[in-house]
Amino acid sequence: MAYSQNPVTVTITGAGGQIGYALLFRIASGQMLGADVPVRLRLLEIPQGVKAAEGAALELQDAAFPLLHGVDVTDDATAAFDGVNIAMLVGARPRGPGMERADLLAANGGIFGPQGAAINAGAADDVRVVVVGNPANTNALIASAHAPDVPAARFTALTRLDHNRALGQLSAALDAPVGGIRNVTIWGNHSATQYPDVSHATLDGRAVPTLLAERFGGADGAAHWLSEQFIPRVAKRGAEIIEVRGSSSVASAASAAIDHVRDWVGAGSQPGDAGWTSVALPSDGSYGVPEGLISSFPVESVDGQLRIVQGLSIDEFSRARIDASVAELVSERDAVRALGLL
Ligand code: NAX
Repeated sequence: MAYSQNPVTVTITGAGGQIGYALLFRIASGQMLGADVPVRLRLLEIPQGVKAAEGAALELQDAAFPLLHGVDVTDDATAAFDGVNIAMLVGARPRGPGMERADLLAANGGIFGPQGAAINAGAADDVRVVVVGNPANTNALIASAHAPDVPAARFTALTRLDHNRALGQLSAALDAPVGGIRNVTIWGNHSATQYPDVSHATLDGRAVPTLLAERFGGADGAAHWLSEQFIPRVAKRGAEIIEVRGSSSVASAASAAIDHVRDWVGAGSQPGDAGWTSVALPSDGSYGVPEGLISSFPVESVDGQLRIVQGLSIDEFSRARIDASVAELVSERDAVRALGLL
């Protein structure tokens, strides 16, 4: 599936924020949808963020991207999502001091419910949605619930950053470039409970668990590294970045969002070349994840449609971790249901 020569409308919410700023120029340069696909950008902000988005729009003009066929800045969701092909929902309400989970979910329900409704009302038939703003999985669930006319499978949440972080850690541990690593999976929620799974991963065709055992002095050493180093480091990498950088992940998050959409629309390498990646999408019941929950899975894109990779063996270690993250998603879903947001 590839886009034709008509401009593709991409709406970015929170476009005046940090990730928005890192996203816009890469999209406009053709790195997300392809070097020959013209784009129209719609930047949605809240009134306080409109000036920052307008400033970014001025800079987009100054960058003179040949593929960029227009930029609109608005604080009106209906206008922002009218005719949208790709919706990247980045703006969200961060957790403030003393804010309980229910307050956070309710505040974000107030954003993602209306945005879902605006997508339902005006989006193009082929609309694809990726939610970046946290709590991303549950925000995607809320948006989808407010868009009954859009197939639920078009609503996804970003776990590609976690996936890419896992690739980066494996690459460092095995002293090998990222490009040879295939079939890592992030399961579950984009949160500290996520499970980065390397049990099916390969490096240049060799099983990663075998390579880790060689590197860490046997299977026990590899298991220790995975549970004490790799898994917590990937799952808590966002906090590590904040501690070291003094500010949250921005360029890497934008890069992952670009990867997510590029692979979904088939603007990157062909399926099969690169193995699978990780996407949070509505469960069809695969791997015991309750149907409808937006959970991260091993996913391939075939002809522009995301498919959960089937038939992978799940050992006891993996099962317990997948179940723990899925339990957190269930409790988030139940909480937003109790708040009347679904
Ligand atoms: P910023 O605070 O820099 O930007 C957010 C922007 O969203 C602000 O300009 C704000 O005015 C705008 N906004 C708020 N409510 C809005 C609404 N209702 N409509 C439109 N715009 C709205 O945050 P930034 O660093 O860009 O991060 C954005 C989101 O990404 C946060 O929720 C963050 O937690 C989340 N992240 C998600 C990641 C993932 O992998 N899924 C990783 C990176 C990041 O932490």
